[in-house]
Amino acid sequence: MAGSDTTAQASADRSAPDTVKILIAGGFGVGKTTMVGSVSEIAPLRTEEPLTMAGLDVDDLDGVEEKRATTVAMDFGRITVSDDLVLYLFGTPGQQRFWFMWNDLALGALGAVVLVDVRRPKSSFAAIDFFERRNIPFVIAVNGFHGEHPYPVEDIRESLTLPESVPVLLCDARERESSRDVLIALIDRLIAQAAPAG
Ligand SMILES: Nc1nc2c(ncn2[C@@H]2O[C@H](COP(=O)(O)OP(=O)(O)OP(=O)(O)O)[C@@H](O)[C@H]2O)c(=O)[nH]1
Ligand SMILES: [Mg+2]
Repeated sequence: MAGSDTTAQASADRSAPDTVKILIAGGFGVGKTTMVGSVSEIAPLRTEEPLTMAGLDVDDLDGVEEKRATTVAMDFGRITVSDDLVLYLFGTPGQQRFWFMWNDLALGALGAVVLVDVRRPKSSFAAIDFFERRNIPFVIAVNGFHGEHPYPVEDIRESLTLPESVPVLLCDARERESSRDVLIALIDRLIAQAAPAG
């Protein structure tokens, strides 16, 4: 019957959106939990524990002296980008002693945001290396603490020895729109890489 064919076609068109796993990574205290929290449309899952005196020798708190807690497993959030695309966001732990979890968190991830604290770019070197080695596409999001961006993008690209192919964006991880723009840039990169050359 023609009517039911049309109905079947309509429900096929209304198929479930694609879901994509994205990592929000970077060094200790660069703003990963903040970014997942600012952009997520659901109350984010957090696994934070208080920083204690025991970590004073190993955790570099320069620039984040106010920091009181650290992620010990992961952050989780979700954002609907369009009718047919939903991103699942996984924030990684930043302390070096929890990096063994990054391999598990990276399973099935299509791409990553590497957050960089504009005052301590080197703290995100290891994260850049992690994704380069695994051929997981990423964008760099430079989090301007206190909303300031004293260095042009090209200087940051140079100091992190990044090729032109890696997008470098300035952001404020506390702002939903800014964090969303970073994710859109990552999606654009993923689509560009998936498109056939030529
Ligand atoms: N002023 C300012 N503070 C920020 C910004 N982003 C994050 N913070 C603060 O910096 C501290 C660290 O942010 P987090 O989001 O916990 O950083 P993280 O990368 O998840 O930290 P770890 O999980 O410990 O690696 C928190 O106290 C945040 O409130 C920012 O853009 N500006
Ligand atoms: Mg965190």
